Parts: sequence; structure tokens; C-alpha cells
Amino acid sequence: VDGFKEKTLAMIKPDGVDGKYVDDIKKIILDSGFIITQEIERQLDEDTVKSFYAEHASKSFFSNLVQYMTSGPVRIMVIEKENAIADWRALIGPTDAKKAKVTHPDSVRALCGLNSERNCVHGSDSPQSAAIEISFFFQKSTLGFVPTHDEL
Ligand code: DGI
Repeated sequence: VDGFKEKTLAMIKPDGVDGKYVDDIKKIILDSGFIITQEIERQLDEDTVKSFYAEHASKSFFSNLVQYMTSGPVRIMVIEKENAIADWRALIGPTDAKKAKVTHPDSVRALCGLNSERNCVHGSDSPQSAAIEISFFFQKSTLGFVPTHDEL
């Protein structure tokens, strides 16, 4: 229904940016009916990644995750369409890119990911996390969401 489109956070992680997958992934996003309403490329620092992935702080893989996510720039986008959150999650496929290549060969993670850590893309997993994650990187202004590091 018009006027009730949903937004979600899509991120191309360092291996995706480094592997030159940005254009391919953006084409998949647009061909799947999303519009990209915001887009920034950022080098994340340790504190930012620790805060973004705070729910995983106690996991054994956390320090590897922080190292990987700070290893190069990421491309962060707000993408929008009806049912954007679930549809982007379906499009990216399972967390473990090695499994994705077998079970979801057409998924983004099958295309550009390597394993359960280097899985090349992120997508918010619920309306709550989409709202939190979008406002983590973008602040709302009268013009819509703008990057938080822009001083307006
Ligand atoms: O929402 P997802 O990214 O699909 O998965 P998640 O929220 O369970 O995990 C967040 C990120 O943490 C994931 O994209 C990569 C990393 N991760 C998750 N499980 C593992 C992992 N990294 C390693 N090394 N091993 C894991 O089992």
C-alpha cells in the first residue's frame, strides 16, 4: 500500500567492498524493487563495531568480528520497499556463506561471502533492529535520514 513502505539497513562489509561487489550488490538491491534512500561509505573504528554488535560481545568470535569489520571501509545503505526487512534478509541468505552456497545459491552471501564470519553483507533482522541500526548511522532530519557524522 502506498505510503507504508518499510526501511531497513543494508551494509556491504569490508570483504564485499574490497572484493569489488558494491556495484553488483546495488544492482541486485535495485532489481529487487528497493530504492536506496541513503548511502555512505565509512571506515568503522573498533568502538563503533563493538557498539553496533554489542549483542555479540560475549561470543567467542567477537574479537575476530571486530577485527574483520574494521579491516576496511563498509558501504552502509538505507533501502526501502514494502516488506523491506524480511525481503532483504531473504535476499542475503543464511549467516554462514559456506552453507548459503549450497542451500541458497542465488543469495548475496552465496555470491560474495566466504564463511560464517566473512559473509560480505548485513541486514537488520527485525523492525526493532532496523530502527536502531538506521539511527545508529543516520540521524533523522526534516529532509529524511542524513549521516550522523555530518554536522548540520
Ligand atoms: O544477522 P546475521 O549477520 O546473519 O547473523 P548474526 O546476527 O547471528 O551474527 C552477526 C555477525 O557475527 C555475522 O554476520 C558474522 C558474525 N558471526 C556470527 N556467527 C558467527 C560469526 N562469526 C564467526 N567467526 N563465527 C560464528 O559462528
